[in-house]
Amino acid sequence: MKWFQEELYPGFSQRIAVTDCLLERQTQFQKIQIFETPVFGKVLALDNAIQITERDNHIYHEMLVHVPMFAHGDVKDVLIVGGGDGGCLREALKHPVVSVTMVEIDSEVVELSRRFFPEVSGDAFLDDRADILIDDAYRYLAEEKRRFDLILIDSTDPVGDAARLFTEEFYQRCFLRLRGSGMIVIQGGSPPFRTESTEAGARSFMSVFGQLQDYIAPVPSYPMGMIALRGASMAGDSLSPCIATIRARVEKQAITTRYYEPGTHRAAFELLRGGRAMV
Ligand code: AG3
Repeated sequence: MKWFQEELYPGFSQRIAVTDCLLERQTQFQKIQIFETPVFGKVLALDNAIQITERDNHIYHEMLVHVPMFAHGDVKDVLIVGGGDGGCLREALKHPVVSVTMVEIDSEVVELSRRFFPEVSGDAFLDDRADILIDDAYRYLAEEKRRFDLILIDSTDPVGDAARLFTEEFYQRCFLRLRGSGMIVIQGGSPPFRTESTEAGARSFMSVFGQLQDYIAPVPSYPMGMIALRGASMAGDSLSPCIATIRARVEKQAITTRYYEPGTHRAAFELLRGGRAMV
């Protein structure tokens, strides 16, 4: 039996049986692996860290996108940093938004995801409201003059080049591109163990946004089966408004989701509070 093994810390790893290696290649930015597994279906890993699986990517994408969308209630312009597989794009486009701009550094992630995971993005890349830029978001944000209602950081973990996306300088650039009622959500690491890097990430986010609205998404294929998501609102609004408000907004839009609903939205915030690590 072949296994894909992901090591999160020395002394802790998680492994998944692999039935077929579909692709392995080193791009200019990272190592891409796509393989078939009996438990999760097709899997995409970047630099040995699982990013999406056929079976559970919807949980991550729905919780990253719909939580701030419904908390805000009137998002028109969205910026996605990373997100090359198109999963966030697809969820964002389920809302009556005006534009979704996606800035992904690695064109090969977009091309290979479209080829091997067509169901993750669906028709999102063809949507008139979608603007796909192959660019370094760190640089892009320094030059872009537009403002957004919602910025989603759908990045890899803070290792190597992506570490720049967890710095105070980067959050500062995001801050300047958000409208007064704008919101931001980042992928906040997996799992919510207290480490040097998660503490540093929390500090830099806090120093720019003055708040840590953290919540949890249960994603079985990620280390320890979960991922922390971290949000902030420019106006100091809660990303988890009362359930009646969420319900009213969800009912009005009638979008199709498989995991997200008002109950999972609210519950996610009860599991992890204000940057406090679980362990
Ligand atoms: N981006 C966040 C994945 C983090 C996974 N971490 C790990 N396996 N250690 C996912 C991108 C999906 N659009």
